[in-house]
Amino acid sequence: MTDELQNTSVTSNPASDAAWWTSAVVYQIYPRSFADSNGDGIGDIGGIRSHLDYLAELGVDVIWLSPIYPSPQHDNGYDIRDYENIDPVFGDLDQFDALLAEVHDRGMKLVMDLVVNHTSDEHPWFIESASSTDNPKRDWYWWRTPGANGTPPNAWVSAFSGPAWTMDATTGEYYLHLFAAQQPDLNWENPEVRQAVYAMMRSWLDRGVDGFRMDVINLIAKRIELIDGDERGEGLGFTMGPQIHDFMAEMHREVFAGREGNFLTVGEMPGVSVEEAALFTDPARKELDMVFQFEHVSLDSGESKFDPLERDLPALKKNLAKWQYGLAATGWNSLYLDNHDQPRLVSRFGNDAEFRYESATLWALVLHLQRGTPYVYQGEEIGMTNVRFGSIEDYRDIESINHYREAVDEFDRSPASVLEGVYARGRDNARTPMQWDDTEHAGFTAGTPWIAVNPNYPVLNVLADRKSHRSVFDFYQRLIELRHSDPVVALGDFELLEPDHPQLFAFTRQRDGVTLTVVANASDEPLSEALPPQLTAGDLVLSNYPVSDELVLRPWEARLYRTR
Ligand code: TEU
Ligand code: CA
Repeated sequence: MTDELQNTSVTSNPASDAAWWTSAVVYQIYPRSFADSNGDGIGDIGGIRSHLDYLAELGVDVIWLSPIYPSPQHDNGYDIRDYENIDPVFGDLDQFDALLAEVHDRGMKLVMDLVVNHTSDEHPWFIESASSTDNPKRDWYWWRTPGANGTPPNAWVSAFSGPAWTMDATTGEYYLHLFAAQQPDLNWENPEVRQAVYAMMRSWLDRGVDGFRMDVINLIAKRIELIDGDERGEGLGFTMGPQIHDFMAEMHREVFAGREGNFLTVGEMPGVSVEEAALFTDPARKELDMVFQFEHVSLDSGESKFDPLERDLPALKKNLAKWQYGLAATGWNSLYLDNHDQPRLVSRFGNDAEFRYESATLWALVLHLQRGTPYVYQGEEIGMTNVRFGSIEDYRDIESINHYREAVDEFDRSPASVLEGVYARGRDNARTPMQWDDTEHAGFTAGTPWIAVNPNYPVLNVLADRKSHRSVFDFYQRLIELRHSDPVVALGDFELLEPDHPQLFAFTRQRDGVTLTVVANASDEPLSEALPPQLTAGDLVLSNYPVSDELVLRPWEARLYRTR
């Protein structure tokens, strides 16, 4: 049997036997908000095609597209009604093939979103499953009879507020949905479900795509024994059922084994621990290349994500370092500080007012110099910020809207205080249209955008950034070049310095006698003391301030040194 698996591919890494993605950078496109080519106000494939040179110039190796399959769009495409087609709002299969060819022509790869924990309630599989209790697809989803007094079978709650069970009148039974009621969970215990998903994945690979980002993939394995009990399932029964590793290994065998090509697989895994991640990403186990973990983006959650806490720098540093150390010997990290579900990194971790350029580039340096594969979320490369819309009517995200209604209507909280939570953590912060230039609607659309553009677009846009001598884009470009050219960036050993320092984020990467040192003042104040000389030894490779021999770092100043 051939065993040419993606984990053993060797193409672009300067350090010979490492997997290609150790020196790669991924760019995430949220198609709805990237660029609109036909004036209907919604980004589409045509819009992506018209900006491929921009991405090639940035230097990224892989483009990951959030879902573009046919969908009623209750959750912006994470509710899929047909896995093998393109939603007309985004284009069609011919346009997709053209996009794929143009991406490949530029030496980049294209990774699709794979959303198979759940389908849309409009997917034919669910329509069949719901039609009667003895339909052959009944068991493809999680159906349960009502509890006593007709209540849901257990107390699990949906990620988008309210119970995780909805009663379907046709058969008088409840179905499980860990997200919206329009997103019923597939039953992965059923081998027919698994085979149907694997066949669909193979058809995309046959079409030429280069891998998958797998939505909430650790949620496909649930602890069924809890479903009949009354124990609250969150953190217990939702995720990481005992079968999860078998499912991942089976998927790998059925979909990727024996195929030519350099694929990428990244599993999104809320709640995953570093010990589990090491298993998922151990090349010898042939499960996944890397996972998205959530610990570092959960540290500032209070009672819920909408009740945020202040940033705690030592806690953040130690958490990121824990993942660096935990996956040093086996496994691999994915590196991200934002995406389409998270607030903008410069608003969350930096200062998006007085020090927008400095703090955006500081976090870029800190992230891209870690060991792992960095992900850049659209707009991050120009330092796009969070938004504060005047009213909940201006928001589009089902999570924020449901949370607002529940908090205001059921828990009597003041609309203003609930909006503050949405300003800080709502997903629409990341979903306002990409800001290309200073023309109306930021050059995103000639029509009316589906969600308003951030009002700061006249000064914050691609054109303005690229003209500036303090260009965030240029800084990302340098970081991406460094990952391509320097094996120490790709593979060097990581060591966190000064873990308890409240302002300084400092670490080293070491390999073959070379040391890279990152020193970064993650605060609005100058560093409280001079840096010790060993932290500034060697050549200054990159900095976000004019070069200086000063040993006291200025606000949000970040430097990279190299010594041999
Ligand atoms: O997200 C899963 C997830 O756990 C979160 O990041 C999610 O946004 C949660 O509500 C945060 O509070 C994935 C997708 O990335 C997200 O866009 C989808 O809405 C979700 O799965 C359901 O498919
Ligand atoms: Ca469009």
